[in-house]
Amino acid sequence: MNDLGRLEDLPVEYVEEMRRQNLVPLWPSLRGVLPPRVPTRQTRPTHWPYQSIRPLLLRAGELTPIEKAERRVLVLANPGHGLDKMQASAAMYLGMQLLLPGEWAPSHRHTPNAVRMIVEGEGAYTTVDGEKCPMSRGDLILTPTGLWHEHGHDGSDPVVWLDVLDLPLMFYAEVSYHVNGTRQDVVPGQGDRRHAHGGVLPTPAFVRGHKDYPMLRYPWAEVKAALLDLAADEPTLEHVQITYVNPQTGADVENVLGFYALMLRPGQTLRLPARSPAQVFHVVEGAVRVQCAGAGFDLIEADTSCTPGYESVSLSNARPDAPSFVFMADESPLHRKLGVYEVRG
Ligand code: 1HN
Repeated sequence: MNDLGRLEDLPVEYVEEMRRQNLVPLWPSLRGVLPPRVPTRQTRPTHWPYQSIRPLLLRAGELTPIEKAERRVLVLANPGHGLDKMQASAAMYLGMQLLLPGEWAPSHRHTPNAVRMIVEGEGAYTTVDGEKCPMSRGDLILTPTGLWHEHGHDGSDPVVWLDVLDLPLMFYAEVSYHVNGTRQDVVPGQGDRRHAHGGVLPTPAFVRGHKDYPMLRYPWAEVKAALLDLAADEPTLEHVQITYVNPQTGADVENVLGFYALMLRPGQTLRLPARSPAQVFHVVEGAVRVQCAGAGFDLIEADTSCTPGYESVSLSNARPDAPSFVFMADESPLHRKLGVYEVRG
């Protein structure tokens, strides 16, 4: 049933009188906000090749000193949302951030949750909630809502990382703001060391200073080893994937977005069923063809792409003789909390 009355069917003076009273009729807009079966999605399948971002990002390093930028980032904007909205999807923001040797991105905290996936370079670190987290290619570092964070760089080459935030959702909900701070004192201890051993956890009753986020850094070496071991242990397993979780609770690491790493076996094609969340794919090692809703992208190392929800996605390892590894982000935790998470097969 799509034949609801249109706005043009109403007398002009009637519509004007309503508008003067801050009133609008629902029925001309009802199908727009509540379409049949499938939501309206602005998110388009999009590919951001790293090799074409990189020169522009390095140029930003010459044009804009860190003091003038605070965070020197080129935003990966989905054209379906309009570039100025700085959205990859409804809830996800993506940006490539550059920190040059000796630079300092000062301490602040904010309501949006962030993670960083390190793309290039050695010697930089993020201090999160007093914990110094070294950055190496493929590492995932969390800066969950409300935690102080600042970035420094003691190395000799540019460092680049991919920021993933739930900023669009927080902004839409009118809860997005930041607070500036001062340089943090680094406290000893590393959550990733305390939680590095499978099957055993520090006994919660004896842990001093309970933390909602006990682990802030997920080293790539550990994640890759977990994927390779899983693949070797389950030779017929199609979906060789891990979820980044809070080791104390087993829940997703953050409240809104979910993070995963996937291994594609040599030559493998994996079909991901249509699910409600939009997804982001970032190739950590290898080469992967991403196909979704009639679009197809060939991703090489450090490339990023996103796909809308309610569409199936196929991922093909372009390497016939070696596995490829993909970091993924999606909106599953949000959809589950909203009660709208769906798998459609
Ligand atoms: C932010 O705080 C960082 O701390 C990076 O590195 C990107 C994008 C929007 C809002 C805050 C950072 C950000 C951001």
